[in-house]
Amino acid sequence: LILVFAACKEPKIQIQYPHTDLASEALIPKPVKTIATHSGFGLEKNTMIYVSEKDTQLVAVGHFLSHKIKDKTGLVIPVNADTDQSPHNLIYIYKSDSVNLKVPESYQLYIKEDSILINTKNASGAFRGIQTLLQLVPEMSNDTLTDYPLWVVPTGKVIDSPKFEYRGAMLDVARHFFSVEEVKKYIDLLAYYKFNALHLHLSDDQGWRLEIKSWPKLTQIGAKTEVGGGTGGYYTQGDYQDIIQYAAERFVTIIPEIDMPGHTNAASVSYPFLDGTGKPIKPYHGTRVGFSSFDTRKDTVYQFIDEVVKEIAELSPGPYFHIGGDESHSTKKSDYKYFVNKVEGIVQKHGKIMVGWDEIVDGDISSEAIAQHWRTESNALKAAENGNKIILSPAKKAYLDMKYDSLSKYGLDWAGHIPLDVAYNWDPETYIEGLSKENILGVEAPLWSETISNSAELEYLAFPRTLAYAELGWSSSENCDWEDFKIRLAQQAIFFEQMNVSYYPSPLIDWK
Ligand code: TNX
Repeated sequence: LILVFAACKEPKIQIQYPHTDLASEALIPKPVKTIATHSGFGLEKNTMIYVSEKDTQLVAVGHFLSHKIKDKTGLVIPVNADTDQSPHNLIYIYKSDSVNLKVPESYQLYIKEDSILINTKNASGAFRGIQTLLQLVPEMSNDTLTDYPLWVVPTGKVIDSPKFEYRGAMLDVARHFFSVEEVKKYIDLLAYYKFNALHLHLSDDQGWRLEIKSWPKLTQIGAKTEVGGGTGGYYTQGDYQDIIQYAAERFVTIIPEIDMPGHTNAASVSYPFLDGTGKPIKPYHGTRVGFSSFDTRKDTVYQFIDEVVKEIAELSPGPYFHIGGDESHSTKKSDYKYFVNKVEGIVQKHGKIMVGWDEIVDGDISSEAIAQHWRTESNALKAAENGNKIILSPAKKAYLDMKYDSLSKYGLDWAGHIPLDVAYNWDPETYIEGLSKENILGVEAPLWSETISNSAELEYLAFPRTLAYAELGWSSSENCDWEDFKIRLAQQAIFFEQMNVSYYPSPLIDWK
């Protein structure tokens, strides 16, 4: 470390950087604290990245930064290069045990004229920190300060940590199937805004989307349908691992959901013994909910669930398994309770924590389970009383599948319209009276796919609204300000265009 910084101190050509203002940069989510020193750091052809320890995860973050800098600027920046050449304008990722970095994912970014230092406790903090840095790298180089191009990064300090430990998005790949490439593109965009979880809704009445080796008909039969009569699709276990790996490289955890005991028509079409309604079972392409149910009193049904959960749990490194549990209108109340209780036991046996939509509080759930609030506030309060943590996804505020307004090309409107200001202007910490910050694990924005079937349609509903949820999940309530957000959001248009994001140009924003 000392050598590296000594090298930096060698006399260099003095560059007259333009006046900059780190504090007014268009960062989303807004960091806890930003202090500007009004000069510049020149990212250029001789810049190098160094990582303080041979920690493989941390080194991987260094390489991730290098790749993204190349995509944006064309510069090829080496990581931990073994060179005698005195490094210019070093970017240093430093693992520190400072007490100020106690909260997981926190980081400090010190940008000076001749060096950038990212201080973190672990690789996840480094990863969040480099997103901030990437957002600060301008689109255009300055070609007049020297005889080679410089990308001028504003100098100063960023001190940052997340408000909530869980900042998620959900994608329904069951109503319509989305390819591995489409899911990866979404993950990449979410990671840029510091999301750390992607919940995949892998099964519903209209389709089963993940290969299960012990129950092959789930995909041989159950994956062949989707809303509107299309051909569906599914992820092989290899595809699923590929998604998990891609997400993990971005410090995003995949949360698998198998929705039950309702929303199970595709499973029952594949294996009719699972059905508990006694009605004829046919493939379903419509958008009604609440008509299917597993038979909650059959041992073979639990054997099935045990094997499905086992295979998925073994593939999924994250701590959670989502059992759905919503809208089980064709399951008797007593059966529902019995079912949720049994399934939590199975989830725990396979080493995972159960997550479920807020109805699961009607089951006899343990206090470690997580309830995902979407509609019924009393369920959220009941969960809190039972000691459960809550993920907030109130449909009226956070459902990405709600239309922006009556003119929206895609989306539903059963929970109302959600224009960008409605998406942004609520405070998760005070949203439900009686629910305090301690009860809340975080925020998640679900995207149901009845009306969308490809990346362009997904992006129309998800962007720019996911950026509102990114900020509500990460930034302190005091730092959430609509007028300020609007200005920062307008400046994301260049990024969206570069990433080929088919965003909805909300008329509330004065796009550049
Ligand atoms: C309700 S939200 C559902 C989904 C639908 C969605 C459409 C929830 C837990 N269940 O089955 O796709 O509304 O907005």
